[in-house]
Amino acid sequence: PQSPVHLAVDLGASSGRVIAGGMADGPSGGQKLVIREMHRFANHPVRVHDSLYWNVLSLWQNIQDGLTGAANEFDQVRSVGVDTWGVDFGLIDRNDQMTGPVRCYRDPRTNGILDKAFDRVPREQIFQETGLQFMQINTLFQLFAATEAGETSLEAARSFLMMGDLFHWMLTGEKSIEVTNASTTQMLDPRTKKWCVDLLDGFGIPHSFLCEPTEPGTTLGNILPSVSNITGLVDVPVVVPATHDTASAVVAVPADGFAPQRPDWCYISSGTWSLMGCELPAPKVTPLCGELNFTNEGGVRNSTRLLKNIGGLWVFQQIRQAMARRGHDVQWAEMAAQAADAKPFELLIDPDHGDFLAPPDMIDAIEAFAAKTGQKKPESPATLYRAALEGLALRYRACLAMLEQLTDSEIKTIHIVGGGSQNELLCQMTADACNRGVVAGPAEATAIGNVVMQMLGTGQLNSIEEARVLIRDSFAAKRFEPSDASIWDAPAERFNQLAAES
Ligand code: ADP
Ligand code: LRH
Repeated sequence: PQSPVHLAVDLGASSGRVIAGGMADGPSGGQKLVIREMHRFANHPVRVHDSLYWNVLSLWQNIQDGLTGAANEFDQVRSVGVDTWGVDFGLIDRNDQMTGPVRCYRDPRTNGILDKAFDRVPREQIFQETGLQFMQINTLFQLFAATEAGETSLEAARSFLMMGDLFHWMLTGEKSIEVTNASTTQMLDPRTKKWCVDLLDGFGIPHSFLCEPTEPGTTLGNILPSVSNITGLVDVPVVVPATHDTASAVVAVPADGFAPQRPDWCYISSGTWSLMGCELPAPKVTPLCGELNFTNEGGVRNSTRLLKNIGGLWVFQQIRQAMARRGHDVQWAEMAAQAADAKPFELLIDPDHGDFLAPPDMIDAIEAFAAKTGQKKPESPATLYRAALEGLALRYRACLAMLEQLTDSEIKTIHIVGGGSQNELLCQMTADACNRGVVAGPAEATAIGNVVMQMLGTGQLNSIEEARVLIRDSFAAKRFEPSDASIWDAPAERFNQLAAES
């Protein structure tokens, strides 16, 4: 890109990156949006005894390294913004210090918490107030567990910040809570965007440390002199993007229009998690939505992301790690190639099964699952790779039917964005299993969505529709047409039964 650029810090649950985005002359005239990766780094939870934490200081170090690289490269940086995964948070005490390390949402302290929570406040009431899919990882349940355990960090807390807000605070000294990530907490009313304080009282969770949510596009303040000294970036404002990575990714879906009443497309934001859903003008907090366990997360410009959290490529990632532990270093492309050659439907696994949330070893967990569900022990790594991908495609198929029912619409196109859009086998499986056309890309949708929200905030762009036209013109997408859809029918039936039983 040509200066001035916007810097998107995009932190996913498997990796983080600092990306510079801005305009450049296209090859055949006209201006395009161009991104350039300044820094990429791994991100993994760190175990201490039984607990799981994020390495926040390492992330902060890497963010600063990325910003330093950008300061060296570009004459002018117009703004910076951070997006991250949802539900996790940091706490700040009365002396403006972090109260301790940040827990990872896979930390086991929330195991079994949902039943305990429903004894306190009925499930229906929680759904009615928050409109969110029930998952033990949600902030509400993390805070409930912390309250019940008498965690001292909670007692010392004066400010609560979601992950993006935490890094914005490190950058500027300003404390804020951005609304799209706040919407993942299960503590916010999706209609009014107000905190559900009565609900929090019901759980005995403190709430004086919550501030009013901020809209994406807001200018928070300039980066602090201490950060300028390290990075070389001077007088650069933080312009808050949609700090929830999924919300940023949805902004960058190269579709037509914005938040239609009756959508004919849906998205899958494909990374560690798969977030599959529609962008709608308003929340749907209906009994059917509760029954199907969908979520009404907040999108930009007051839109709603009606979606389902699906266990995503986490299983695939963790199989890779388990292979490495066994002395085999396999790359994504190799795993996909072996999966393509493996026999279809040898093993069915449900990516959302609790056994796969945080097992010490994913291959052991899958073998145990196969035994438990009366399936054959997987004979080769290729069977494992294929099962992880087929399990996702089968979940997408079920989810698509639910989405059409919920939105009373016919979905013609599935947009897959995020790192997983580079897995062509998974894209083709999705097209086949769902019997719909798939448009794959951009792979860096989250960072691109982060950049365009900063461009909207600083007046370089005027609307989401305009941003999407620009994105479509600037980044190539790949189409996958369905073929052999019917071979998925019988496995889908077996899969749905297995998911219901386990
Ligand atoms: P997150 O933001 O959750 O960390 P990403 O959007 O970065 O996730 O996606 C990471 C996933 O994308 C990886 O787990 C991997 O399965 C997939 N992926 C990344 N690069 C490739 C590639 N070159 N080919 C196929 N799959 C890839
Ligand atoms: C995806 C994501 C998802 C959350 C999960 C914790 O990265 O933000 O939307 O539910 O992480």
